[in-house]
Amino acid sequence: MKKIIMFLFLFGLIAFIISCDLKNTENTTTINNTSSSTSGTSSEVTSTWSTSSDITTNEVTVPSSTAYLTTESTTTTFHFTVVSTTATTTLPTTNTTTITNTATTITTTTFLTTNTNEPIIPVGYDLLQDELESVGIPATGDVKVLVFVVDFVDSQITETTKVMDDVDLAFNGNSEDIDFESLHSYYSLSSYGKLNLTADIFGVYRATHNSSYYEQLNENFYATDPYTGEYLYNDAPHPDSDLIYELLEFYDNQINYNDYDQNQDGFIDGIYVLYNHEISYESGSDLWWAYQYYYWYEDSFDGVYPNYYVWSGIDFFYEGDENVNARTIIHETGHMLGLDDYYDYYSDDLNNSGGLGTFMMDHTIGDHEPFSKILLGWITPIVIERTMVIDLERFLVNGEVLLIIDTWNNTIFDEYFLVMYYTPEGLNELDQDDIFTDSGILIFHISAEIGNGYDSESYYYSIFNNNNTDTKNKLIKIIEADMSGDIDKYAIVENSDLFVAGDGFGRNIYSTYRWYDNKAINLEINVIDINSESAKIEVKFK
Ligand SMILES: [Ca+2]
Ligand SMILES: [Ca+2]
Ligand SMILES: [Ca+2]
Ligand SMILES: [Ca+2]
Repeated sequence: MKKIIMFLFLFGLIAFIISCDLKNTENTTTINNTSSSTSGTSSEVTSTWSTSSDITTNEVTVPSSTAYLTTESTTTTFHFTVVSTTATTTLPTTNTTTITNTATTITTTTFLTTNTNEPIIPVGYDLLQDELESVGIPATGDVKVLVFVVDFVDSQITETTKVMDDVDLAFNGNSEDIDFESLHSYYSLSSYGKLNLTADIFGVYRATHNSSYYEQLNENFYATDPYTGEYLYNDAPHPDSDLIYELLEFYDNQINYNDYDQNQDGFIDGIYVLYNHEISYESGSDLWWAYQYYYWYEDSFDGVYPNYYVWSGIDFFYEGDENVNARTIIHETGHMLGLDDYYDYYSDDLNNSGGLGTFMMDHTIGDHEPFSKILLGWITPIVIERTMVIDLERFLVNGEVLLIIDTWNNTIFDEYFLVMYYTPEGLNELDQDDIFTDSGILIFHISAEIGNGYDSESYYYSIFNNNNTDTKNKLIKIIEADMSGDIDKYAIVENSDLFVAGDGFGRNIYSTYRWYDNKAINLEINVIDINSESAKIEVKFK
């Protein structure tokens, strides 16, 4: 029998095109900016800007640590971050700019930010749901899900009206009526309006048996022989599926289940069972938890089959001090869409400790990160496989994200970097613990290859070759700008993990970073500038 573990921005850096003469005098390099272009002489410049003497340009001070030169072919690019209390966003192009540095030789060069390449906007590539064996809730469109509120003779709901009102708020509420978001408002926002989820809620249904009956069945299901480790009841019924059968039978004359198969694949898109029982936080049955799973039997109702379901306790809506807290069903709905968990189920194996460390499919907080949104087709990445400078909008606005890869093979099921301009706004605003509270650039390392099939040795079921629990490499990880490793070790995210202006991944931050096949990445992701609306990113392939 298959036993699957449950799822569960400083003002502008200036990248300007000017041509200049660069003369090196005693510790002073003078740049005569002119408006016309002159071709320069190729030179390899190895320059360490003085840490004691900052670069001064017309009251604009450039801290030495953030200035650097990069040279490729006939072009040398001068990068620096302007730190100023005045709103200077461009450098004068007709004045002389004096730069002090300690380098001995810098020959004539052209200051140029190259941007001769265009990014790729991919079309016609497969999404996550194209790859899944079966689909639960379709990732886009107007989708209605079924919600059943259930109690037991030995664990009865007393405030029926309040519970039903709260469940309705948790599933269908407007943003302004609930402290965080409802399932509906969350997915509407996170999907940029592409997924419109609503719930039809039925109940309270009184289960045929006591809660203890279902609990015992669940114990039998997982019971193993202490000597052989074999499961004792290979034909043990699945109590949660049993209860779903009861529910679908009971409501059959009221519900046309065919109305709940929006993508018309023959499966009911989403069933949610909300049970009234104390949750097993510290101890108790695994049944009294929240998870997403698949209907165990083969029964059709109105010609459609139950398949994906969420099993969750009503008490999860009363976690924390919010009026109604819908985060648990929001997280589980990620699984209904086909997303994996990004936390580490087992830290003892030393593989993938720390998971992703934040966002909805790890900490059940904040927004979904860009990888999940790409998988679901809510956003299209801007693919970059050539050297260029690009303006990147705040992710919140339209989900703009860079996908940086050696060669784009028209598949998202590959290894690459994702670059987003994170801001603590929108769905990330309310959640202030275990999520970033500053603005900055987040870089993710993705290894989303598929094709190996499910690894029976793994504790984690996934269509991906990698997961965030026990494979050698993570499916998705955050590259920490502070290089502390605290996410990988302890799942602790800090604002210092965000890349800021002057930072360069593959240059001064993780200068020797490698792809998972141990090949040097041979690229840099340089944050040239960040303002309140967008960031200027240089992607440089060596
Ligand atoms: Ca029916
Ligand atoms: Ca369906
Ligand atoms: Ca692990
Ligand atoms: Ca860190």
